[in-house]
Parts: sequence; structure tokens; C-alpha cells
Amino acid sequence: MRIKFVLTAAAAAILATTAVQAQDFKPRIVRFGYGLVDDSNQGRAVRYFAQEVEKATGGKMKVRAIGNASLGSDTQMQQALIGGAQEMMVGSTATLVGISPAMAVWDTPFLFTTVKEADAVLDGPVGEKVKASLEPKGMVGLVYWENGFRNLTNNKQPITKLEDMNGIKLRVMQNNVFLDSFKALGANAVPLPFSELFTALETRAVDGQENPFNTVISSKFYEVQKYLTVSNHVYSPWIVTVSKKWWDTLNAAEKQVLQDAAVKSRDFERKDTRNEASQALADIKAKGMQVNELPAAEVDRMRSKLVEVNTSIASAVGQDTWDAVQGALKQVRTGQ
Ligand code: TK8
Repeated sequence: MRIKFVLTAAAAAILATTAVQAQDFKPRIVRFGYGLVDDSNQGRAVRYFAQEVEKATGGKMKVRAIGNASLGSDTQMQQALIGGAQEMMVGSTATLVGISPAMAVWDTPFLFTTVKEADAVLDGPVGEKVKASLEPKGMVGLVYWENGFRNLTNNKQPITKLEDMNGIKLRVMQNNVFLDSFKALGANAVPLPFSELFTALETRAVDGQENPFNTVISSKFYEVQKYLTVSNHVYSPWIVTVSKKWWDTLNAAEKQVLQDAAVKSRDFERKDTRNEASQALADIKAKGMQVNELPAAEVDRMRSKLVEVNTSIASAVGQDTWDAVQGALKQVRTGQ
């Protein structure tokens, strides 16, 4: 009995190893597109993911990290994934709202106040549910990465109070929540793809933009922007997505490798981003930008201007999703 058990266990072990061996991995090229420059938190994490996938498949699956929006803007890449012309991408959840309205819940101004809250809600059941809403639309969401808390930059004046937003021509992502939010705050909001942003700032087609510190540094916005206002007006997630058409051609072992590498890349990316963000303000000042913090009282005044936007987000994403996010937040805040 005993010997038989040992043999069976050994046989099972051999079977288990062969199950994840090379024959399960066909040679494949994965084009993984992203919008930021190679030397950015986004680029570093895509390359980390590529290494993990290559390691796990013995080099069979090769991930090509293609940055700088060379494969197109976020919305163009999304269409390429849906059509099956590109395998993977990472970009803002905000640019997905046209495809999956539920994504707009992450655009709620001042939703998260700490990264701990963001991680818990995004990686929890409601985060999964919103991610899964992409699948019927032709994309498979793997994990959320951190883009980060967004802050304002512009060339006109420091934003010290709500009224300073008046008339500032501000680039926003191609997303109605952002458009409506900044209009409600008095800015002249102009939607533009990220890939056109640097030139728009440089040529003064727009006065300002809003993005996390990391992006202000990696995209060299400090070269074309004078003022940075720490507003933390929204936490912006990135989401790693796969073409559903392509995903459906993969076997279970291949899917598992991608999923596992995505989780590892998420942990790597959040750590790297937070590390970079913690030193970013000093770097930004050293580059010559004038930095100010938006006073708490002005944050409150902005919030009160955004009540209607919040109501419209709740109806766009569905009251159940809205309530689930609020419930999950409450749980993290009370530590239950
Ligand atoms: C990069 C964008 C970027 C986003 C934006 O492709 O558009 O401002 O913050 O990260 O997704």
C-alpha cells in the first residue's frame, strides 16, 4: 500500500511538471503597447512583465514592449485589441469608459485618499467585477497598475483657489467624467489623447494638464509647464488588458503564465511607482517648476462643485457598482 502510494505520488509529480513544460508553449510574439516613454514607471513594468513571461515559458512566448504610443493612443490600441490586431496593452481605465461605462467609477473625483484604499478596492470583488465588464466587449482585464494621484500643471498661474481654474485651457483625457468635472470647476477642458499632449503644451495649444508626478517627470512636462499644484484630485488606475480574440487561442497553461506574470508585475509596478513618486516633488522643483499645495478649504470648495458629477457617475456605472465601491471603501476605512 505504502509503496504503491509513493509511486503514485511520484508519477503525479512527473505529470505535474510535464504539464507546465515547453510543449505547452507554442512560439508566440506578444505585442504589448503603452503610451508613456520607455524610461517611465509604465515602461519598466512592461519590461518586467516581459521577462517574467519569457522565464516561465522557457523563451517560447516573447513579449515585445512597445512604448511611446508607437502602436497608437490608448483608444486606438483598445480597438486593435478588440479586432485582434494587437495582443496586449496597458493604459488608463479612464480611456476605456467609452467601451465599458462601469470603468467611470474610478474617475470619481477624490474617491480614494490613500493608496491602501485604492489597492484594497481595486483588487477586491468590486474591482474584479468592473474589470470583468470588459470581457463581453472583446478585452480581458488582467490587473490594475498604479498611474497614481493626479495633480494639476499649467503655464498661467498657480492654482491656489477654485477661481484660479477659470478659463485655463486644460487638456483632459478622452472621457466625459473628466470633461464634466473640469468644466464644473471652471476650466476650459479640452479632450486630447496623451500622445498629443506634449506638443499641445509646447505649442501652447493648451495651458495645462493633469497627471501624476511620475508622468510629469518621465514625459518631461517640466520643460513646458511652469506651475504644479498638488491637488490629488483623483486616483488614476492603469489596467493591463489582453485581446479577447487572442486570449481565446491560448491554452490553460499559457493563460496561467500571463495571469501570474501580471500579478507579479502589478506588485513590482506599484512599488516602483510609489518609490518614484516619493522623491518626485523634489525632482520637479529641481527642474524649475513652481510648486504649491491646494489648501484643504479649496479642496472642499471643489468637492462641492462636483456633487452633480458624482450623481451622474452613479447613474452611468449603475447604483449597485457605486454602492459596492462605497461599501468596500467603508470597510478599508474602518479596518473591518
Ligand atoms: C498613457 C495614458 C496616461 C493618462 C493620460 O497612455 O492620458 O493622461 O494618465 O497615463 O493612459
